[in-house]
Amino acid sequence: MTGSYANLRRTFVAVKPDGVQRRLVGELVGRFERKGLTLVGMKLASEELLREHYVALRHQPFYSQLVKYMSSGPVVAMVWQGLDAVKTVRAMIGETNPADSRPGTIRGDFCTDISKNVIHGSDSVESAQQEISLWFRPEELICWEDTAEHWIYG
Ligand code: IDP
Repeated sequence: MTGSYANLRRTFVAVKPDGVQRRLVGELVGRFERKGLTLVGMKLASEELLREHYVALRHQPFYSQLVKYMSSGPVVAMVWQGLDAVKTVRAMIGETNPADSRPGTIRGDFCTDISKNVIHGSDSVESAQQEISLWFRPEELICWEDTAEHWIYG
């Protein structure tokens, strides 16, 4: 059973407003599904949580630009579960700057500008836990029987 793995993790992912506007939600969800990760929460969300979400960056020169960008439309907030899901999703997303992101990664394939980089993924297990509890109430996260798990896990 997947639940017996010590490194079974949950991570927070958000498709940013540019990703939603550019109709990339299906493509991005599809990548995580095809990887074998399990979707345990998903919703369209608006701007209220964004300042808190990015509070650690509040002294950065780009902070107000970042909040304006993230508030410019809905985001699709998600929680994905899987083996080392935090690390796996970050590898699939690529680097913060799309120019440093290899083809095949999300930012390597779908964007060019650091200020419009399509997607967010938690950068550590600790920040994943904080971000999941910021964006989702416990009852919004669904544990369901994954009938494909025998084909995904050893
Ligand atoms: P991450 O999203 O790859 O974890 P962070 O350093 O946490 O990167 O930055 C959060 C977000 O802030 C980035 O995804 C990007 O949208 C924005 N950002 C980071 N650096 C810059 C910058 O130099 N100019 C404009 N926006 C930036």
